[in-house]
Amino acid sequence: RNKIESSKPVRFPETFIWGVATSSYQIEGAIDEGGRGKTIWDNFCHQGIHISDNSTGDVACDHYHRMKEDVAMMKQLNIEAYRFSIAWSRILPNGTGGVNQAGVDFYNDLIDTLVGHGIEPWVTLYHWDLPEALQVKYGGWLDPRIVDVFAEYAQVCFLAFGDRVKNWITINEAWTVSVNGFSTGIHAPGHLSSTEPYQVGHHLLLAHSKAASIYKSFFQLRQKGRIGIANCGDFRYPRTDRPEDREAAERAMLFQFGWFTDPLLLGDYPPIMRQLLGDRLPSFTEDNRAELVNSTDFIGLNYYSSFLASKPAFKTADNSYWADMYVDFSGDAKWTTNDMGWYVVPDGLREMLLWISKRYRNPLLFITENGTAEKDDNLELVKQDERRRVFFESHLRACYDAIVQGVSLGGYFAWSLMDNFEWQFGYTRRFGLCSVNFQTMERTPKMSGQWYGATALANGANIDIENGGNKNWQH
Ligand code: GBH
Repeated sequence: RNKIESSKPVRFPETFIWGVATSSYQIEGAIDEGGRGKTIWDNFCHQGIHISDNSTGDVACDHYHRMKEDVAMMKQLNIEAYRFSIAWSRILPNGTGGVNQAGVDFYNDLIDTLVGHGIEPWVTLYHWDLPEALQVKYGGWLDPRIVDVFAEYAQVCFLAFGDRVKNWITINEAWTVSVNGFSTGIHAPGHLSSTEPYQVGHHLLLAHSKAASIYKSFFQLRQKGRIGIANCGDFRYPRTDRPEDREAAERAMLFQFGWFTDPLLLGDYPPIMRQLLGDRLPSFTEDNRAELVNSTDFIGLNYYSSFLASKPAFKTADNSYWADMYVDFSGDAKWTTNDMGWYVVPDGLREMLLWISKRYRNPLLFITENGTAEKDDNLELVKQDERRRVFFESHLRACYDAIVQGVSLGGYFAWSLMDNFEWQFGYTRRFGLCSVNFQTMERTPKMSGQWYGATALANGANIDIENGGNKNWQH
């Protein structure tokens, strides 16, 4: 393995993109304004049983009314690119049919403000806030008709925004949509099923490839942009050297990242999934495959954590997604955890990047999310967040190591610009580079935000490569 000389200062490629990310439902609020239609997350939150602090995204960070201030804050932090998502129901309040001009105007204004500040817009078309009308009409992602409906929405966006948006991400974390939405039920629409996750996943992949093929056929030549997807991947180390644990780790990789990346880059689901799931896993037609393998200019990786994987002692009787995968997860005694209860494993990010690069023959990659959270009442950490700064420094160091080893990594998006609505945890977990006072809506860059801004400006030159982030940083 290529060891980096410890005396060499870190230099990311000149073209490396330093970004931050958010999503519409988590920050916008203003759910009844500007002609926005209801979404499955509005409904899910208002059922009053799913969100730990019983909150909703009704107001969130009130970004809808504070967009200019938020873009100015990014500029102040030297952010080069901003990954945000479009709320489908602001563009098409019923999911399909009539376009809502006020929604188009809002995103035009956001995009123009970004471009005016020299910040590149990176647009996610779907970050989980499905128009409720589509859930009612079709059962949402469960029905194959969603594929065409998504492609119609995507096309409206390419037409409206593609003159200025050069980077498109179709779906954020198809895995989380499928598993949290339809297997464990902790996300909207809250189903618990052993077959639905695979159907939903299938439709998400086909929706991605249809939208991407429309972009490539009718827009790419003129608009000169690129299109990809953001997949989540937690790295799995084998717990021991035993072959059955190595196999368990590989199986876990294929059941999460491989599920949504193999079809796009290799043309079908991972063979192990077919073998274990049989008919419960839908099949692609030849036409599907042809479209899938040409659909992706880059793969986004959302990385948060890693696990040790081992072969379970017993096979359980149920056939949920987790039983299908048939892997036990644990942690390494050396690993710390954050306030999400997730292991903090910067080396796992490097291993993840190397694994992807090897399996898929070095595709163009971006880290589309990476970050950490503390609890709302962890006041010391909320104010002076050295722990988050070290998290970013050590994970960026892992990115650098991967680049040195030949991985095509084009950029990094920190999750998240500011504290926001953290799904089932409501406002009790804070991922922001900037804090938000949810009473006054005042935003304040945290120490980690200042550090990230300085790092972006220095193109990574201030990263401590020797210790991977144990040094105190003074600003
Ligand atoms: C992202 O998803 C979201 O895109 C973003 O909206 C959200 O705010 C952010 O992360 C923070 O939560 O133990 O096998 O179940 C979450 C990504 C993927 C991280 C799955 C935890 C657990 C794997 N998650 N992973 S497992």
